[in-house]
Amino acid sequence: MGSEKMYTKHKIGKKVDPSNPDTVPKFVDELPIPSVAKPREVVKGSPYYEIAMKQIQHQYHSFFPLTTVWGYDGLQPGPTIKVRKNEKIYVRWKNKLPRKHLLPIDRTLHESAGPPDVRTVVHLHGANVAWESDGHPEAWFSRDFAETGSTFKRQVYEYTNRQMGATLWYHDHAIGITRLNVYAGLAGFYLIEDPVEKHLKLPRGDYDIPLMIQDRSFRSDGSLQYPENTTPPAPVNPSVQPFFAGNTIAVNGKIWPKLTVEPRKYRFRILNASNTTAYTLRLGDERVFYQIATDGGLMERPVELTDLPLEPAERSELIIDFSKHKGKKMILQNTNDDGNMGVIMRFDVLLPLKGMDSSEIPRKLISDEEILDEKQADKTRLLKLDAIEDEYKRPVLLLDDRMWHDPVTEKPVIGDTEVWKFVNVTNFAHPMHVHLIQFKILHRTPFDLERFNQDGHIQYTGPPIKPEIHERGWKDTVKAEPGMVTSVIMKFTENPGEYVWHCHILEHEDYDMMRPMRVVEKEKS
Ligand SMILES: [Cu+2]
Repeated sequence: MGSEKMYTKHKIGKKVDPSNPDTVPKFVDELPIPSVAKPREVVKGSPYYEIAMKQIQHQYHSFFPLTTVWGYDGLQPGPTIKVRKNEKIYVRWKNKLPRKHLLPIDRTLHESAGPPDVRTVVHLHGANVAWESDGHPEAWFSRDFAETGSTFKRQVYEYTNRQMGATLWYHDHAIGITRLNVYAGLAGFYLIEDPVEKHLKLPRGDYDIPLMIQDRSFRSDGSLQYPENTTPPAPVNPSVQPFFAGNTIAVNGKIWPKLTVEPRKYRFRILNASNTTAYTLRLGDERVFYQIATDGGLMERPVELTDLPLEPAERSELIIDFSKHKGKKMILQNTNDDGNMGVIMRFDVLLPLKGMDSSEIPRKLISDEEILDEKQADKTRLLKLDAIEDEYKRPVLLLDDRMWHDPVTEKPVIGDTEVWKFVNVTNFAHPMHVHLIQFKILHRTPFDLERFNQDGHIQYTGPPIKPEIHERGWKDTVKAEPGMVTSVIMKFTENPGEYVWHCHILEHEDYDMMRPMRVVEKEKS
């Protein structure tokens, strides 16, 4: 009874209603740092982890009642997996979730009527990985592997980590319900450390902090709120949404937290793990920060920024130097919104300096690398981002006019360099993600959308525009702008098998903006 009062009233006596963000005080909770997963044993010379998905009670805010969520190892976010480049690990992902789903399931979506409601599969986003360990959407498994999907191959996943050091993340990818499983809480960080980073003197240890940003909505009782139907309501209930917009922001599982920092440099690994919402990050008073990495790892050199857009699934690593801001409180803002959603968290520069800050913002991060040249591409694919209406007049988002279950059309050959051109004929941006691979953005070129809708001809209306300065590194997710042809280039080097490419707006991915991709060996002549 006493404790109930504690969370429903905060110190200025205003009643806190989790369903009304105006009543929720900001910067109450200290930012949690996700714990680091520990291997259970060594198997065949490599660390072996077991991580179980569980339903747990989570405290999103000190003044909220507890919220029922799903978490890897029962944590929100899941435990951070830390590995070294080229060092293999094994993970047995276990489903220990209850039989009943936390959130409303639309049974009209593909595969949502037959298999168990609670099915999971873990995708390591950004990883170069054999397909059997990639977390294919139909490789799902129910509790204790009692039932499994059509492409399920193994219980223990193998990650070789043959790629650059990078901030990756793992999350659920089960067919038809990815949006619900991720919103329920199934997401965590996976950090690949590259030994060459040691020479760079980047902020390390306690000064290297991952930030997972997610929008969330709650009911008054503190339970997670996810819409059951569209507005206006579709004739089927529950119904998939064309998008989801939460009304609060969680960072590492706390709503509008604060982080008390020392007056020195910090490295932040920032991930937008929201279903639909994109953010543009800015520090109070437009203070500058330095971006050092994109999705796939370090950039050639740091980029000085005041604003950083982040689409769903994109990662960006920043160095923020608090040394000149001793005693200040700096809000990390989202300039895409001017209300509650315009605030992400706060940095309070109130801790004394523990020791001299010997970290640096290096002038150069990685040496010049192989340049992927558009003229040398073995194959160029023109891929349309489009929408139709279903029998209930709901939008169905499509890739190249095909549904998920249509036969595979993208079959890259190992050894080939491919250019993919995303032709966005819808009126909003889609963050396009290709599994298995890191690519470079070539350019975005505006085209005449009206003409295209008449005769299907792409008439460019301007010159190609170079990627933004914060996008000029290795990427696995790219913002495909409306009315633009967004071109990316990538080289397929290993791992033949069954992968997918899709929009990372999870409401789109589930219906039906996801397609299979089959990577094939070169035919021997
Ligand atoms: Cu989309």
